Amino acid sequence: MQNIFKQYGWEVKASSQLHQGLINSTYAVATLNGDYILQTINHHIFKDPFAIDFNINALSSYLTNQAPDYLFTHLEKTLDGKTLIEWEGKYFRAFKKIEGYALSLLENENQAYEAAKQFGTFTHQLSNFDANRLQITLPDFHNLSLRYHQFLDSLQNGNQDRINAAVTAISFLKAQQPYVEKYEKFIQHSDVKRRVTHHDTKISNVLFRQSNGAEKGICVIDLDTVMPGYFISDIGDMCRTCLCNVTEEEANLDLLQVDTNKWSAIQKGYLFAMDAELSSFEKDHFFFAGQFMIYMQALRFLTDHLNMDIYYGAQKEGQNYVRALNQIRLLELYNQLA
Ligand code: GN1
Ligand code: MG
Repeated sequence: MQNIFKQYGWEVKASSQLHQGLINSTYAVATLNGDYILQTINHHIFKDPFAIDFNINALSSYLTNQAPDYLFTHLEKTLDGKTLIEWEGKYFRAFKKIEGYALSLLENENQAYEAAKQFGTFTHQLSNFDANRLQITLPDFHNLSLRYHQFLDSLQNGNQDRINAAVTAISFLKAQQPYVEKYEKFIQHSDVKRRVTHHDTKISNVLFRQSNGAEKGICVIDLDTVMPGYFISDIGDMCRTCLCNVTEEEANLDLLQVDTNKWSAIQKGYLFAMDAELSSFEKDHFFFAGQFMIYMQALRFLTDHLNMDIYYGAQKEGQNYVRALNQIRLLELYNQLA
């Protein structure tokens, strides 16, 4: 790491790894000239780290000109002006640390409102930025039809013992296949727009701060999957991660509960920024957004479990199966809100 610190010209006082996210590795670095967040990009998943670098810099220069007060994770430059370092087969990039905290679980509706307002504001700030300028960092990332096919594929080529043990979950997910058709109809509709979309709007990707006794969302982080996309991705992942009282890691399914007030708060917070931009057809798909994302995440976790955890990895045996069962239960509870 010393080599990386040197390229940024940092005199480092302390550094430590932060355990957040399933994909990249993240470090907090305290230097004599300030605190930074340093990350290695997982290039087994993000095959083209330069595409991420391009996108964040494109948004960064647009916002610097058009909305200089908007709080954004601008990339830090090395001494020779690079924002992505390739070293020993790894890819590093850094941001100035923004004072604030992230949540892994919500405690109240206000946090859901604030998070949704931040994600809505992000897309809104970029509504005049041509989303097609962005490079595709993960092709077909939220393509539900493809995720469904990958799931069917894992039933053919995955681990047979795991398939046998998961029959109930498999038939449940197969029975929900109409979501795939609904998704196809949605994206093909002429009143549906592709906008600059975050694609990873889980609650831990918003920073919060206390301000005059109130808790305020201040900015969004983790921009690796910002690509052209549909608003159901962003609303959906908020539903997936904001409504439930436990995380996707919870194995005791009896503990899961969902909160309808938080659902309304998400809708209200997002519309604060996006009301004028969404078509009425899009607005009619708020509830579907949650079904779409929770279903897709259940498919992705189960597919990975059947494929021996090649995508997400697993710290314990069966971890992705636990996550899949958790998301299936969440989908059932979510549908009771309707
Ligand atoms: C991954 O690494 P992280 O936590 O930012 C995944 C998301 C999933 C999430 C589930 C690139 O995000 O799509 O929703 O795990 N990101 C990628 O926790 O696959
Ligand atoms: Mg992410």
